[in-house]
Parts: sequence; C-alpha cells; structure tokens
Amino acid sequence: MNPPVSYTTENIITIERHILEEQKAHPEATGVLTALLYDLALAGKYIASRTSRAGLMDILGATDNINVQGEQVMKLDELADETIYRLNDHTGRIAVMASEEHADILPIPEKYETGKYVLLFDPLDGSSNIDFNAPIGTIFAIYRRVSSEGAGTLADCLQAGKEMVVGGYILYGSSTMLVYSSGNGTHGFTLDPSIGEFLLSHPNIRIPNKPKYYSVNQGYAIYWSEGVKKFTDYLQGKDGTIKPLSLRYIGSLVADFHRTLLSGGIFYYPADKKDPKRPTGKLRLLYEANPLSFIMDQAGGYASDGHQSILEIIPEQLHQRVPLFVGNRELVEKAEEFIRIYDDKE
Ligand code: P6P
Repeated sequence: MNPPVSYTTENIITIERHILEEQKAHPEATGVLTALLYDLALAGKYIASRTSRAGLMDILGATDNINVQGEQVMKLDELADETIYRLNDHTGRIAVMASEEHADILPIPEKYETGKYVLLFDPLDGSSNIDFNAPIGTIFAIYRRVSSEGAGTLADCLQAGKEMVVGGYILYGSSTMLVYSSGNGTHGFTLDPSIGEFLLSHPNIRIPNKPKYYSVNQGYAIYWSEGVKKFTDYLQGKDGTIKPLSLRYIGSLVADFHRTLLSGGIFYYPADKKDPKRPTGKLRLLYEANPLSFIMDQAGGYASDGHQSILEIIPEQLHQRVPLFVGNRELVEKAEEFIRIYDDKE
C-alpha cells in the first residue's frame, strides 16, 4: 500500500540527492536535467506557499481572462503559470515550453540561451477546486528537443509520451508531494515545510495488485458509450464477476490519480457526448494524460485511451484532448475489452 518511510537523520534523502543518484544511471547526463528538476521543485515550493495562504490573501477567485480551453483563469492559475515559466526561461536548459494556459508554444526570450530540453506543463490543474480547499496540482513532462538548435519548435512539443525523459506532478493537498519518474521507477517526496525541502517519503511506488477504488464522474453516465456503461457496471459488481469497488471522485485530476496510484484501482475520464466540441472528453494529452501515464507505467500500471496505450499516441495538436483510463493494467485492459465488444462494432 506504499506506506511513507519513517525518517532518521541517517536516511534523509532530499530530492536533489535522489536526482543526483538517478543521474548516475545516465552516464551521458550532464547535470542539466538535475538542475531542471530542482527548479521545478523550487516552483512547487513557491506555489505551495501561495496556495496554502490563498484564503488569507487577495489571490483567490477568478481573473478576467479566459484561457485557450475556454475556461476562466483563476488568479492562482496565473501565479503558477508565471512562476514555472520565469524560473525556467533564463537557465539555458530549455529550448521551448508549452502551458495549458497558453494557446501557442512559449519561446525562450531571445536574450537567453536555449537548451536541450522541452518542458510541457499544466501549472495548476483542478484550480476550480481552490475555493473549496480541495487538493490541486501541477503536472509536467520533460522531453529532449528534436530540433537541432536555436529556438525550440512545435515539433519539439508534439512528441509521443514514450519519448518522455521525466514525468511528474506536485500535489498541493494535506501535505505537498512531488512524484516523478525519470524512467527508473516512480518516486514520491513530501515537502517538510519546516526546512523547505522535499524529502523522499515514497521510494519505488508500485500500484497495489489488488484494486481498491474506481474514480469517474458518474454524473455524466448518460453521455457515455455503451462499452463505458457496461465497464462501469462491471466495476460495480453488477454482472457478478468481481466484488464491487468503492467509488472515489474529487474532480481534481492529480488528487484522483495520486489516490489510484497509491491504493490501486482505476481513474477514467472517458469520451462523452456531453459537449460536441469535446468528443474525446476533457483531459489533454500532452501535459495531463502523458505525464501521468508515464508515471503509472513506471509504477507497474497502464494507461489507455480505450483502444491503445496513451504513450504510443503521436500528438497532432498542442491542446488535443484524449479519453483516459489509467490504473491497474487488468482493469484498464478490461475497459478496452468492453469498448471493443460494445462500441467498436457500431
Ligand atoms: P469534471 C479540473 O477542471 C479537471 O481538468 C481535472 O482536474 C479533473 O479530473 C476534471 O477536470 C474534472 O472534470 O467534468 O468531472 O468536473
């Protein structure tokens, strides 16, 4: 069940030490990726400090802006977006960035050097939950650039998830956690606010073999395909195949995913007929589904769009949406089976 490790001074492992040790597994590593990850941890600390005080400062609520997704931008969204961009635009480590909050790619200002990495991020996912003090999160994906030099390009951003170098998220909840994988397992760090350090609390996370929860917004069941409806009936034990799973749904992707990763089960946001403009559902491929799928894959789970591995999808647009089924492999493959039987014949 992935219990946190207990701490003594002998085994304090900061995220910096962990990344440095990870780096030894990559002889070609030059320390740039280590520094980039450390900058993201710093951004997480800063955003955590602001979200924990949000109720006391004039930083709750919405701005007058509508983002590329057509969603009202919350003040904390803007703060998180600006923080991540500003902490990374001048370091010479990055060729180009892309954010959920911006329609186009984010170039590195001409006065700064560009580097070999690409950073895609959702600065503050689930921000509509801020006013209810529900957990929210930052999600990020790091790739090597495919363009040769100079300013990074859209093609640098449109890489399949299986090419990812690092996938990670920061969860601002009852405690602040950073969970990441650089392709050598999935590891969780908990922020100790008294010293301002992320300390290794969940080494080598593995999704438990025994699923515990299923997580989906059942309010939209009338919009689902027949296959998704039948799959949900299966999870509820209606066909007598399995004991019913409990339902947990917070409506904040990082929190719902994190619980699935640590407790076992499945999270899904299927394609639905609720909004003709969003036939493939709500979640975005590049900076939500891909990094979370990479993390789950490294923890022994699996992620699919209902037909294929998320990590195999070749992106065509920066903000393209994708149905997402992620968790225990047996459950995700069961979802694919129901979709194959009931939907693909349509
Ligand atoms: P719904 C939050 O707005 C978000 O993008 C994800 O964090 C979350 O999983 C999903 O939307 C919730 O969407 O339609 O269930 O409210």
